[in-house]
Amino acid sequence: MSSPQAFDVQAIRKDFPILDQQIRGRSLVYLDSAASAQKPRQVLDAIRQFDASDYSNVHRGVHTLSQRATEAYEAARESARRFLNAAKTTEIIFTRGTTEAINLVVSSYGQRFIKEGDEIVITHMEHHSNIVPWQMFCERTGAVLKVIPINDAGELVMEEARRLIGPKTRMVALVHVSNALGTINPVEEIIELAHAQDAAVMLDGAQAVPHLSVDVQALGCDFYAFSGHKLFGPTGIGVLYGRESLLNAMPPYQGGGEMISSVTFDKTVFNELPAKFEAGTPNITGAVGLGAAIEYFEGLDLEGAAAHEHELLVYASEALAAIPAVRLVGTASNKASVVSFVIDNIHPHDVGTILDQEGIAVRVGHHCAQPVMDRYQIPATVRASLAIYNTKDEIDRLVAGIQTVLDLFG
Ligand code: 7TS
Repeated sequence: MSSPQAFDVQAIRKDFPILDQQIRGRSLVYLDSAASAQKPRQVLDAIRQFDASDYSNVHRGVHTLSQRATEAYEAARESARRFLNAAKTTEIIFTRGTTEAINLVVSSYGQRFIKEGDEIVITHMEHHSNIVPWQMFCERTGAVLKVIPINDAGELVMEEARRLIGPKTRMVALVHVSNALGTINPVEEIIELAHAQDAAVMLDGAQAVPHLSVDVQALGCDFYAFSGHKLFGPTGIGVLYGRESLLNAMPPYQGGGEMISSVTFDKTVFNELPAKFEAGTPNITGAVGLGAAIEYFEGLDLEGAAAHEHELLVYASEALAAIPAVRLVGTASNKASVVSFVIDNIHPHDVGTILDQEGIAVRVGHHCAQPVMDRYQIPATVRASLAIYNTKDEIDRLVAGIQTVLDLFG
């Protein structure tokens, strides 16, 4: 790995070819990286190079391409291990993304360790992918779902967390950084509360990994999930980190090829980790692309990147808060790069459509977090999400775009 370059946003922007284009006659302002971040040339090249030269199925062949593909796939696993500072590559399971990683834990950890009457604690700011699988599980088994509330700023009410995490709690599953509010949760404290009750902790890191440095051993969490496409990598690939002792004790999530060591009609013996949880042909090219994205990320000046993003967040929050008709949704004291807001008497979908006319990409809607919208009694928000490649000029364009919206709606 080359040593990190001092952070230079204009140099970073040159790595992302998609940013250099006109949308409706204006230069593109991409403020939707929390949905999917864009891919740098280094990732695009790695994908193309792998598919053009080394692609084949993995783990099964004696021929050279199969060996090269297997090496590339397993090298990506090692990159993911290093990225999360997991102790072993056997603790890194490739999945389709965060959603599948969570479903794997719900289904497999749930089957082995959670029964009727046991409690699962989540929070009011979860993405639907960390609500619905648990609800389905509770319906099937009679386990009980408890929800830690949030305050007006969009922070967890910690007295309630202390009350809700108790002797019946078997699992605490929560988002590390909220996609709708930007809140960075005090996960260390939650992990301590859960472990004091012998409950496991799963962190949804989908929005955390592009902004915070994550060390699963230092955190002490039992499971950690993230998606490649929010980390400048491809869609259809993600990672579940799991503590080895738990993964070994859990039943397979899906059956099929690769996850077995022997099969007869009388008995199947399952494979070792991580293959036990990777039934079928995996997203080989996706894993290679994710590995390249991780290497790209590790090559950045991460302190400089974090400082840049923080500066943008403060700049955008202050500029938007200064517009009288705008109300920010999510004002936690500890936040990552998401600015959600509503404008008096103008539906977020209208705001998003008019901003698109100005070449500005934001997300509007409930952001797969309807309980958060209910908490603030709003149907939707406009969300500008920031990444390493955004600039203050782009925030100025957003503010000017909002002024256009206000003028149009008189
Ligand atoms: N958890 C969080 C916190 C998320 O933000 C998302 C996706 C997911 C889980 C699901 O990830 P997936 O890769 O499996 O789909 N969030 C968003 C978003 O905020 N806008 O579009 C997708």
